[in-house]
Amino acid sequence: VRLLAIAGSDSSGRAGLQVDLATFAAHGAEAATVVTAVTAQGGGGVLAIEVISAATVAAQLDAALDEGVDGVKVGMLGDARVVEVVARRLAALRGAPIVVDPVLAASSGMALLEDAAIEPLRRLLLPAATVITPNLPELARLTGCAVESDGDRVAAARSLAAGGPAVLVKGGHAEGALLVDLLVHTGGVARFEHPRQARSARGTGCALASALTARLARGEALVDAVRGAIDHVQQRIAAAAPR
Ligand code: PXL
Repeated sequence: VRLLAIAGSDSSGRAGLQVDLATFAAHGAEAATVVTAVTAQGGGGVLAIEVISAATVAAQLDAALDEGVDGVKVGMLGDARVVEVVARRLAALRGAPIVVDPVLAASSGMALLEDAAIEPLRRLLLPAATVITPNLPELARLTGCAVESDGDRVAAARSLAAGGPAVLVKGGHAEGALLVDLLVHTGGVARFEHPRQARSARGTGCALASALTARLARGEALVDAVRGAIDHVQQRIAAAAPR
């Protein structure tokens, strides 16, 4: 299958487009790319960010979509103009699954999407998604809802999706010995539990969304694709250095 990653470059190679490409390759998929931003990252966190112009993003999108893609993963978008151009192209895409990781900030806390882009992200891009993959801080920020209990998280996911896309609520930012991810979809709520590993890795959200895109593009059913993508990330974390 041929997949498209729409994402920012992380110069460290530990997140963003670089992880998307490695994940697609691990799933035997071909990759087209749309670079939305270039970031410089190192031990000190995010050192510099340059968002690519909407015109250059649009040209990359048109080039990739003209050839045809079987699945699309969306990560860092940077600003409102990029959100708008990506949303407009993807709303017209038919037949290919679209996984949107609503990247708002880096693990260090540095903003990767400007505040003014949150409203267009919700209104224009999220409705075009097949699956949205927020972590808990993103779910809280995008909905204004509490995300303490499982019930809170399901309600917040339903308000984010408004009956359209499935929402995979990633539980990695919560506390506790058990890591719980919740898939809220039209068929109900699926729960995925893993013991929390005493390790942390960057780029887990990018790897999860990319693995999910690859599996959906191969025709796997939603719940199976999510389970497989989570297992892939669990293995990636197990291979990371202990915390
Ligand atoms: O993990 C979110 C993310 C996405 N894209 C880029 C990033 C990060 C986190 O640092 O740098 C480019």
